[in-house]
Amino acid sequence: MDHPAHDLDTPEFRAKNPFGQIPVIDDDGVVVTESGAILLYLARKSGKLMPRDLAGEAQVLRWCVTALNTVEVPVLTMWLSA
Ligand SMILES: N[C@@H](CCC(=O)N[C@@H](CS)C(=O)NCC(=O)O)C(=O)O
Repeated sequence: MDHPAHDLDTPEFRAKNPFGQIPVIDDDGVVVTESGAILLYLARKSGKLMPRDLAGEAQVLRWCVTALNTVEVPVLTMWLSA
């Protein structure tokens, strides 16, 4: 995707992600946006990276949400203000 050339603003891309952001995957018609959702989708699809038991799955979800909510926001804030 060529951001400066406005690839993210085309109707075709906006149909996949109305927010006009990457990453987006299109897995044989299964369109998934949001980095965390994509990782969870791929983890589940791999059959190896997502535990099948509820307690194990809860740990994967816990650390994904931690990365996106608790870690990413302050790290980005520090990075952007440096
Ligand atoms: N919450 C989204 C954020 C995605 C995001 O910020 N994407 C940026 C690139 S890293 C983007 O597409 N920026 C282009 C724009 O907003 O015009 C995710 O985690 O996937």
